[in-house]
Amino acid sequence: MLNLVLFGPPGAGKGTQSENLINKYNLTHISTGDLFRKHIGEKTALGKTAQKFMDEGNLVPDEIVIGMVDDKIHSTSNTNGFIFDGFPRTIAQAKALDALMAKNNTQINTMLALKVSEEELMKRLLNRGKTSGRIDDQNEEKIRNRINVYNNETTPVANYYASQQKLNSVKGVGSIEEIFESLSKIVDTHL
Ligand code: B4P
Repeated sequence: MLNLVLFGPPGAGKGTQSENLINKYNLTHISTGDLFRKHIGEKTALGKTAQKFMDEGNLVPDEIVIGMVDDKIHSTSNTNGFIFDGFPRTIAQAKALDALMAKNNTQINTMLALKVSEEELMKRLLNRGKTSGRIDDQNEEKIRNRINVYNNETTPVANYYASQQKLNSVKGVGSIEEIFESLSKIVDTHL
């Protein structure tokens, strides 16, 4: 199995690059953001809880996120591997993911971390906010909070993978094709 963590601040291009990676390597996509938005759309109890945190740009509590990912892994069969997009976002989530992988007799092969300046992130997310309908993309204050939450709560996750020699940083600025090529070169070394 090939299991990848795609990491980076909000607006770094995780969702965008995931699509390309899934197609090339035939992986199962687990985007916690997408899963929450699906729950919100379906008005489930989990969706109602998650929405309060997401609309303000805060993280959804770990136990909710981890339970949802566990369910998604369990309900997937016959896969070449997973791409985790936007997960893990805390050390507790990273440890839980290692445990979930071990329970399934597999492991995370590598983390791909997209690097983008805060100025560029702000530009991309405000731009997406014009069409996405996402409340968390629609004003500078909310986006600033998401970036602060990333800096304070999520960046330690990169160190967690660095300590396992699994961290690969990739420049996330440039054309989508160029960035995809850089990511693919790293993934190819794990095939
Ligand atoms: P996510 O859905 O993960 O959203 P995101 O961080 O904004 O990244 P996304 O993948 O959507 O954007 P992308 O960078 O591809 O999270 C949303 C919220 O859900 C979080 O704030 C949190 O509340 C909650 N949540 C999710 N996971 C959680 C977890 N594990 N724990 C706790 N809470 C969790 O793209 C952004 C824009 O940039 C797009 O418009 C794209 O077109 C553009 N773009 C991409 N690549 C580009 C490039 N190379 N050049 C120019 N523009 C580019």
